[in-house]
Amino acid sequence: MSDRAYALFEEQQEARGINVNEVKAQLKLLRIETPSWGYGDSGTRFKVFKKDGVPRDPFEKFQDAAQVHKLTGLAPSVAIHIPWDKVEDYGKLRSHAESLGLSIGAVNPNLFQEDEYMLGSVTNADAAVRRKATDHLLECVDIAKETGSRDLSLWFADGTNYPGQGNIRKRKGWMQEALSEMYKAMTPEMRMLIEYKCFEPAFYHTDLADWGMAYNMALKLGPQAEVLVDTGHHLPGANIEHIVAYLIDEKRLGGFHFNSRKYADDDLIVGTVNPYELFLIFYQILNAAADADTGIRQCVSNIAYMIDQSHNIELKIPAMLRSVLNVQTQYAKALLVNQAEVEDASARGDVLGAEHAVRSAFEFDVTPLLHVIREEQGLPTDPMKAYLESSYGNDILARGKGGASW
Ligand code: AOS
Ligand code: ZN
Ligand code: ZN
Ligand code: ZN
Repeated sequence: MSDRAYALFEEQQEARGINVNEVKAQLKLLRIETPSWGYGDSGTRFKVFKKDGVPRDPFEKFQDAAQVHKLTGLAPSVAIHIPWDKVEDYGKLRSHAESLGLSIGAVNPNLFQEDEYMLGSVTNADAAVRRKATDHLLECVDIAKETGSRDLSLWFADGTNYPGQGNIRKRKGWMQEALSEMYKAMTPEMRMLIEYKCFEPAFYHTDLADWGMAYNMALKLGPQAEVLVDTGHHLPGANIEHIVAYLIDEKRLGGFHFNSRKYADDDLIVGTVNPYELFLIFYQILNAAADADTGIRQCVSNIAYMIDQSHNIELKIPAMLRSVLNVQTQYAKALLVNQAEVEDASARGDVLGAEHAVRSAFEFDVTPLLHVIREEQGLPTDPMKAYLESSYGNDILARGKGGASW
């Protein structure tokens, strides 16, 4: 990328009233957490394609994640899933991560893969099953203490397939009971991020089906409980950026699971299907980041940006590189929105002017800007190319097949 392209970009942006130095500073602060499970084999209910070179244990997952961070500077933490990432000694996993320049991010309990949970985990009618599920949540709090993780991300598959199968109101109470027990076990630094999803694997009702149910639960639990928005977990047509703005305004947006969807919870690479939606999410976040209310600004600064994807057919490390780079691109574009210009057009009732002020930022090519900030940080200007030219992808083939998968 030529210096000319960047000079032109800078000139253009300054003329629109955008402080490019400020934009660059903001961009350098962006951090995206990648999920350990995104480095392993995954699939659909039809088939899991086993790939050569996939990590065989959590330690190797962190090695692969370190490549993504080394080349992009964007992904210094990795979320873990228990028991997929169960190890004897979490202190050892933590020092391994640290030796690679990484940290262990959110701890994700898994309450959806054991036979006993067929009719529910924390909302099972059988008290013994609920006990077992709640104990797993408590175990994850203990693990988070050892890994130094701040966030516990909770997603429950709990729900029913047919009317009458379960008592919806009783299950609501059991969910609250389990979460309160876990909440009490957390240290004051920890956060409980409550994820919702409209359906799947349960197809009639899901106990935490939408943001309102997750938000209500968080309110009842206390300030350390917040809502996690997975972009793939909504009914078609849902306005996710509206949900985001609403939750920030209530100071309860804890984080994201980014991914793309075309139909349902497709878990495709973020930014591939609807990049404009991702841009509009960041537009809302950046609008709130400048709010006069310190509580709102604080909520924004604590948002955990996490990827949650299943790389079924694609190579895992390039897929993760593509993901974090796509997030960075849309974040960069959202930083180009002249919020005052939008506000002004909106106040004058200039509907098309306001819409134009938002969309025009999306239409800029931010490549020269991204190249420059990468150069300034000593990173490759094209991280994907740098990875494909490195020997890493070939070297890991020695691991063979038989990598970790769910
Ligand atoms: C499931 O649909 C959720 O998105 C969860 O976040 C889940 O834990 C994650 O996808 C790993 O399976
Ligand atoms: Zn998720
Ligand atoms: Zn999901
Ligand atoms: Zn998803």
